[in-house]
This record gives sequence, structure tokens and C-alpha cells, in this order.
Amino acid sequence: MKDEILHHIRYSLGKDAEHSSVYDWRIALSLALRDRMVDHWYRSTRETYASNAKRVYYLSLEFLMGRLVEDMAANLGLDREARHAIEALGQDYEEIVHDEPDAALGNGGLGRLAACFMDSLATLGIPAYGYGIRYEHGLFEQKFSDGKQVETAETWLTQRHAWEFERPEVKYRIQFGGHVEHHEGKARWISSETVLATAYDTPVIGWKGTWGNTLRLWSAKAPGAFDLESFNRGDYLAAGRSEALARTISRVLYPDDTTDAGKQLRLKQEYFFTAASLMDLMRRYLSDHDDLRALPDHVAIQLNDTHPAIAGPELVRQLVDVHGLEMPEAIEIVRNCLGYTNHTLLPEALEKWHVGLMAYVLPRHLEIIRAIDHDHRERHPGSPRIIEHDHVQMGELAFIMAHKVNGVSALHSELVKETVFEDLHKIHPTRIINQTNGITPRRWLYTCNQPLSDLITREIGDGWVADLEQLKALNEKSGDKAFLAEFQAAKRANKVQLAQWIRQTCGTEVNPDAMFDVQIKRIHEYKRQLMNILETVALWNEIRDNPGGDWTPRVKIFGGKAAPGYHVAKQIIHLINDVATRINNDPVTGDLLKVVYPPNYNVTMAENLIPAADLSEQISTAGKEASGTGNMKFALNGALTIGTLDGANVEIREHVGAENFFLFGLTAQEVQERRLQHGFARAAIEASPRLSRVLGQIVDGVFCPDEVTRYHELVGNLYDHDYFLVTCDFDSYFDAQRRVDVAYRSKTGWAAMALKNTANMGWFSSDRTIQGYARDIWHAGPVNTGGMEKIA
Ligand code: GL2
Repeated sequence: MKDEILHHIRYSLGKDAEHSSVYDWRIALSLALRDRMVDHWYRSTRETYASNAKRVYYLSLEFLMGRLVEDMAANLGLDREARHAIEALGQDYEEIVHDEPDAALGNGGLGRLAACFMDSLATLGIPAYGYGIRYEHGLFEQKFSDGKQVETAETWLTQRHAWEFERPEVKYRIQFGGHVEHHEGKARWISSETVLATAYDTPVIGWKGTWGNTLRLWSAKAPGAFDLESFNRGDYLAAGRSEALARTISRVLYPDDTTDAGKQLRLKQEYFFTAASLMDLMRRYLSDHDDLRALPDHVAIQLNDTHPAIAGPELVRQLVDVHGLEMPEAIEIVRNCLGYTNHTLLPEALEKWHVGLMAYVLPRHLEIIRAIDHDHRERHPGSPRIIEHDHVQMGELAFIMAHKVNGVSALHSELVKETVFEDLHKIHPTRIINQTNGITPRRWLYTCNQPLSDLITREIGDGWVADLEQLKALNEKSGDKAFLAEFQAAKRANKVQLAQWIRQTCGTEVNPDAMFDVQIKRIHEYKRQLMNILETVALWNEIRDNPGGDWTPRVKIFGGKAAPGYHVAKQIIHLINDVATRINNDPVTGDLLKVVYPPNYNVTMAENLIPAADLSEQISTAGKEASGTGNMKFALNGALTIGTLDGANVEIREHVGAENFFLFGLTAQEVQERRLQHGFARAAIEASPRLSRVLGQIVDGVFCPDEVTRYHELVGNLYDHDYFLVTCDFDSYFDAQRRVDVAYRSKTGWAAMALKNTANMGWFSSDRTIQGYARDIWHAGPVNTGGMEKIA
């Protein structure tokens, strides 16, 4: 390994060791690890071709990969070797690892799920490709200026991305605009704009190197030769114009989480990567098959949300316009290939494109969508329309073009049947199924939490890393005082490290013996960070009223970004920071209560925070969080959850035991009913002296003396609207927090509860989730284990 790293320092970076920087060492290490991936990767590709196995294609506009070096080394079984080699070269391994920028090609849970799925597909040995966009700028970077969020462009690609292989020869012409001509029953799309999609491949190697798949990301380029004529005329702008226009498509990740950007560029991005991916998989299919009717036997395509839903009409277009199939038959073939995952019920997140825009950007697809709509309504009179109020409803389109539609937690899947797709579900009662989300134990325990991971491996061996249910064996240890002490010591080690990091990043001193209470996720009203900060103020009040009381010291930790245009979310961020300033400087509450909000939450920060958390905040309004996956990461790492009956919280609570979970709040059903009561929020506030007092302080400017009116709008909305029922759940949440305080005071009692969480979270491995998709949706399986029988 050492020699391999030195080889790359010399021959790939053109440096000598004495003059190499941290960056050089990191790239050399990455290239050395990448070399070790290649043989696994080739072997997997060969075996896939040789066995004629079915391939899975995961289409996702987001892949939130984070850093890769530790993960890649771990999966190759080279984590220790890599560290030793770097240290033997006189370098600081931690510093090198931390030099890598996050590949932040996603917004949140949806994108991170795609990354976990790639890891599980490779670990399970299922032949698969992830397809997405190689954004030049990933999710924006967040800074705080006077407590307010400020966004700057993310720039990961200004450095070399050592993991990928550029494939200039893999390129497709993607068309936009123009018009359609019809001759003798044949359609001809005369487009007005073309861009090239070119491929960049990153190998994804499963645990212990058993199998390698590919993450293929598309970059947009101009199709024509450089415009030398304009250049020679001195018109440099004109000369660069077509390149700049084309590149725009893969330039930025849309920074909105769960809301529809509603922009022409977004539609173009969606079509660009979907069309390129389908052309690519069709080329692969046709290279060794000639019967298009057998496509569904060899190809499974999963749509991660509606973002790639144009796949339905696009594949129909290729089959009909390029390969000459009849429309109804093409629709049936495509349906048998496609699965669609729904990730949200929020109406603003269900994509809808104006027919005018669709006609302008994708005229042929609009015709095909009309044909699909017609075909479906002929077969199912009274069916909902795909095109409604002059908008193409991408959810309906995805549903109708998929043979299976899945939700991402048991509760969410039921709500999908009852709400967004109620009518379509009546027509196709077996189409909607559930696949509860999962997380990869490789990144989210083995790599991110070494103290706990080592302890578990010492106790039960390392089989758990690829078979997480083995953690169940730890249940026996919940009465073993010595083991619990070690379990606690692992947590404490992580907390000490985190406290140090908090001092460096936020300048705040926190006590590692205080309870670390963490809420990290996108800032959204339904996730109710507002309720958390209001509860923080209420607790602050009570401690100040009785400073000598028997309080349980807490550190409230927040992390998360708000979409740049989401005004209310940005106000909530500002409020949290204002409250932090006031409380952290209060000598009365001192170490009993601290609030920290490190900026720029990302995958790497999650890997630091989660292993050190005692309490996981999963407090969304019931019925709103489709699943959540952070909730799983915390519980796996031995944090207890305070949460509502929402998303996967419901199933987590069933697995870890109700006695090891702090439940509060209205149920999804009760939420619906409460909303119908006139003036429910005002009534709840008036019934809660504690909440009234907190809101009064905020309105009086206690946390913003320089601008007393700053939060009047925010608080006013709570009184008059409070769509997410912060006011109604507040007291129940406050009371649950006090139960948490009491429980935390018994160190071994708490450790036993925490251990029960770790021990019973095995089911939430994304390996289990992927096995479910493979069995119920894709009908695909590993090549090297004799196919589906082994995993069914
Ligand atoms: C989300 C859901 O909000 C979240 O609850 C879920 O865990 C993930 C993954 O299924 O998907 N839906 C969505 O649009 N985003 C999510 O994170 N951005």
C-alpha cells in the first residue's frame, strides 16, 4: 500500500514525497484504493455478462455520497492497512481523510437513501447501475451571518475527484424543443436544441470486495465543434455560448428539499439524465439481446421519486419511434420494467409541469403522455387523468407507468393508498406496496463509530457488518453491568471528541457529561425545529425560576440547511441562533443548558454527531415525514428517540420496544381531526401557560433586543394557522422531555435502554430494504449466489 501510494505521488501527481501536500497524499491514497477496486469491478461486470443476469437501474436526481475515502477503504478491507501506510509515510491519516470534500449531490434523506442503496446493492452482489447527474456544484454551503443563513456555491469539482473514470467515448445526444411531424403513422421529432451527455463512472464496491457496481453520472457538454469563426472575429462570448448553455444543465443541484423548483431548467435536467440513462441501458441490452419484448426479463428500472418519471414516455418513445413497436405494446413493456418510489405526501412536492412548458421542451413526450393517458382511461373508465388543469401530473404518470409503486415506511405506504393515490389505488389495488427505508451499517456504524463498532465486534464477531440482525445477540448484555459500562465508555469517548469539535467550530464549551440532544435534518416547518427551540426556552425559564433545582444538564444541538427561498425556515434558523446567543451567555443556567448550531450540516457532520448523541429528535407532525432515515442512524448508534408516531418512527419503536422510546404527540388521524377545529392553535396556546410565556418573551424581543419585531410574523402565524400543530403538541413534548431527564439520571438504566436500541435496529439495514425491492419489485438477485432463491 505504501509503495502504491508513493507510486501515485510520483506518476499520477508528478510530485516527490518531500514536496507533497495533504491534498497530494489524499489523491494518491484515493488512487491507490481505486486501483484495488478495479479487479473486483471488472470481475463483476464479466460475471454479469456471462450469466445474462437481470440488471437493476436506479435512476435518481440525487446521490448524497459524502466522503468516500474511509468508506471505500473499509469495504475493501483495507481501512487499517491504509492508515498504517499513511502513518508509515509520516503523514497524519485523520488530516488526510478530513481533506476530502463531501460529494454533496443531494439535499437530504432521499439522496442519502440512494447512496445507501448503492452500498447495499454491491454488498448483496446484485448487478446494478446508479444513474444521476454529475453536478458541478453540489448542495450550497451554509454560513451564519449575525445568526442568519447565507448561502455560497459549493465547489467540490475545483479539485480532482479521484474516484471517477471519465468515459468520453460514452456519449448520447439529448434533444429538446422543436416540433413533431407525422407521416404514415410514424412520428418524427425535429428538435431545436441538442446537448451531449457524457459519462463519469465511479466504482461502488460492496463489503469485503465481494462485488462491484457502477455509479454513472452524466455531465452536459455542447455537441458541436468549438465556434472558431466567432472566436477569430474576436467575439469570444459568442464562441463560448453554446458550451456555456449546454453546461448549464449539469451545473447545479436544485437546492430545494421536497418542493418543486418549477423551472424549465429543472425539467431539462430531469429529461437529460433520464434519456441518457435509458439510451445507455438500451445500448447495453441490444448488444447481446435482440428481442425487445424480453426487456422486462433483463432490465429493472427504479424511479427515485417522480424526478425521473419522464422515463415512462421516453422509453415508450425509444421503443415506438426508434425501434418501431406499436404504442400499446410498448407501454406494456415499459410498465413491466418500471418501479416508482414515492417519498412524500406534501402536495407542494408532487411535481406538476404546465402543458405549455412540456410542449415547448418535450413536444413528442407530451403526445406520448396523452396516448398513455388515453390508453389507461380506455381500460379503466373513470380513472384520474394524468393531465389535469393544464398540468402534467408526474405522480399519476409515474404510477400509471410503473408495475409497482412503493412507499418508504409502513405508515407512509398506507397514507399513499388513502390520500395522494386514492383513486388509482382503487383501480390497481395490488400496485402499491411498502418498502421501509434502511441505512447502510458500513458507513453508519462500522466506519463512523469506531469505539462502538470495535466493542460489538469484540463481543459477537464482525458478521454483523453484512448481517445486521446479528446485533440481536447484544440483547443478552442489557443486564451485564460490565458490558454496559463499556458501552457507555464508547459513547463518552465520542462525546468528548464532539465537545472538542464544538469548541473549535462554534466556540462554545459543552460538558461531555451533559445529555447531548440532537436534531439534524433539513429545516422545514413540518419537522418542527421550532417546537424544539420553544421547548428549549421553556426549559431555560424553569431552570431560571429554580436555579438550585435538580436539573439534568443538556446540550441542544441543531444542524440543517433551509432552502434559500424558504422564508419561514430561515426565520427559524435565525431564532435558534438568537436563542443560543442569549442562553449560552446566561450565568444562571450555565452548564445546565447550552444550545449549539454548527453551520453547514452535511453527511460528514452527521457522521460526527450521530455517534455522540444521547437523544434523537424525531418530532415531525404525524403523517408528514414519509420515513426518515436519520432516526435509524441514531437508534443504531445507541441514542434514544423522542418522537411522534410518524414515518419509520412507528416501526423503530416496535423493534426497540415502547419502553425504550419516548413517545408524545397527536397521531396522524388526530392531526387531521384537530385541524378541522376552528381556532385550535389559539386555544392550545391559551391552555398552556408555559407556551404562552415563551411566545410572549419572543414577541417582547427577549432574544432580539436590537429588533424587537423580528419574530412577530413567525409567532403570529402560530396563533392563526399553525398548520403543523406545534402549539397542540407542545405540552406533550415538554412532558416527554422531562421523562427523558429523569431517565437520563440513571446512568445504567439509560445505557440499558440505549443498548436495546442498538441491539434491535438490525432490521433497518438497507440490505434488508434492497432485498425487499429485489424480491417484490425487480425480481432480480445476486449473480454469484444462484439468483433469487438465496435472498427470497
Ligand atoms: C424524503 C422524506 O421526506 C423522508 O422522510 C424520507 O426518509 C426520504 C427517503 O425516503 O425521502 N422525501 C423527500 O422528498 N426528501 C426526503 O428526504 N427530500
